[in-house]
Amino acid sequence: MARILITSAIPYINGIKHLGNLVGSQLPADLYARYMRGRGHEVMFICATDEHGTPAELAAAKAGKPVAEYCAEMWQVQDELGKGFRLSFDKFGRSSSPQNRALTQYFAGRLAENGLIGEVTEKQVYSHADARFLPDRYIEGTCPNCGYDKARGDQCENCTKQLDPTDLIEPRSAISGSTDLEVRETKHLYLRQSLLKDRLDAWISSKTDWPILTTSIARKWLHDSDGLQDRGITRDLDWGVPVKRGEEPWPGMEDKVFYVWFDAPIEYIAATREWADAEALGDEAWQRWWRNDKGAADVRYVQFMGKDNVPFHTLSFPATIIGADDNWHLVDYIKSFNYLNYDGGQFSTSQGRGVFMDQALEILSADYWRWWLLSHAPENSDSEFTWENFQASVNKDLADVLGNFVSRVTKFCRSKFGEAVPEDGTTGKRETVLIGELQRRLDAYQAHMEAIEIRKAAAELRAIWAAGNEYLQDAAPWAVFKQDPAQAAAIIRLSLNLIRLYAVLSQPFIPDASARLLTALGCEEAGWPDDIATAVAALPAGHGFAVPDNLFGKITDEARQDWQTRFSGTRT
Ligand code: B3M
Ligand code: ZN
Repeated sequence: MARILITSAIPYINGIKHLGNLVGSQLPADLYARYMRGRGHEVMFICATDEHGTPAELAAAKAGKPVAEYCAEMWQVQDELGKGFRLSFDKFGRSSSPQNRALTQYFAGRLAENGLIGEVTEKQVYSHADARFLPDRYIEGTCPNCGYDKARGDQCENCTKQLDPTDLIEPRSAISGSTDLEVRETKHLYLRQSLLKDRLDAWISSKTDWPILTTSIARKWLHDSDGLQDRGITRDLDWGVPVKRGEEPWPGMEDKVFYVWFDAPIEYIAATREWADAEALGDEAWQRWWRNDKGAADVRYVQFMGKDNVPFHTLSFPATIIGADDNWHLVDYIKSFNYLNYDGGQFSTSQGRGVFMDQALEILSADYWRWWLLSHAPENSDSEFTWENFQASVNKDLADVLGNFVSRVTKFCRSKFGEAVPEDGTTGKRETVLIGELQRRLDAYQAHMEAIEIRKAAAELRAIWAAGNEYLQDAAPWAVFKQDPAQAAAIIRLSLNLIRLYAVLSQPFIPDASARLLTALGCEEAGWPDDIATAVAALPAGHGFAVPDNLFGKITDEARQDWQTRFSGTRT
């Protein structure tokens, strides 16, 4: 039994995530966690909300709520939606937790002790009306290059020119509109990542089995133009982890907080600690997942994220971990994803374009979405959600192949032999061939799951379902029954066992359907098969079952068109 630590990138608190976000981190991480648990490994699966930063503050202001209250409410919403999609986190934490505050301050202190924090004085725009420093993108004004009057302090959207806030003509606060702005000096802490460049480079180079998407992004940031830049890790905001050096005050940093991207990955550790604290388990319980001197040396740590998050996880967070030089366990494997597009364009949170997690669950339950999203995961390139493709895949794979198999086998058995596994007859060559094929496919399925090749794993699972259907079609127990009921009984006995096998193997993808099948078959405790020959003899003659309700409904053209229209605009 291995120990596997799995983290999903932690979603920002402001707003409900769309299906593109879901398939880029939380959902594939859940697939892997479920599979590894299914194989009997010890798994710790962590996610959380990412609650700091200006977007959270502004979203709270827009909602007319204190930011802490807003975050608490939105955490609840995201937690519920995660449960709706059957995301099986061991802990869904919060980056605003006291545990994350303490750990973030601890890491900053360690980095400072190790000479990896620099102090830099910068000029920054202060807004009197808002009583705060403004991040670059919250300053608007007229572009000196093209005259566009809504250019942002970091870039002009119209002509794409990169800007400094001081370049803007008639600058104003994007928050209040006030022009009462002043350039002030302010001191910030920088993480001196450049000092760790060689170690990071050597570490990335040693990861020869990582997805190209992950290593190519890391390499680009390590080697492009000026190489690895030092990063500012503090901000002039109220909301965030207060800057401290361990437990000590940090002179000159009293009114500042850590930058959200500094504390967010530390929340992976902190959420594990939140879990241990909630269960009153003590420090060893979380440290054995994270500290090599406390038992984590044999943990395999796997991260899941969208490609835009890769630089932070291949460089900045490892710089924190390596720089702390205190036995923290570095990530062992990073699975990253391209983007899922929506119907000829992009999913967009800011524009409300696409299908969002709450809306998805209003129209169909989790398994439909899980199956489509995972079997079309944007692994090797961007992929696209279209309603036609969704309808076709769901109807074919889930309803025609898996659902139909279950329905035909259980109903036929009930009508001819009753609701128990029939006893008579023996199997022959056809069954031997089937078992051989299923064994090869099971081996391939497992190999793809181990390698986190999600589309390939889905294709293999689909083929495993289809093999049962083809077998049933060929063996035709309904015809055989007339001449040789014992032979038909043997076919059905095997087929009922296939349903049990399918329920077990499908659990990582479609956990609800899987649970319903196992309940119907009266075998909730079914474990992962050692081999197919044994697995298809697991349900003995006489074992009772119930015909399950229709497993998957088909998506009609009408419903599809209806949803297509409903989700064609933007969400307000
Ligand atoms: N919240 C960005 C995102 O949701 C960011 C990830 C943090 S992972 C530590 O895509
Ligand atoms: Zn411009």
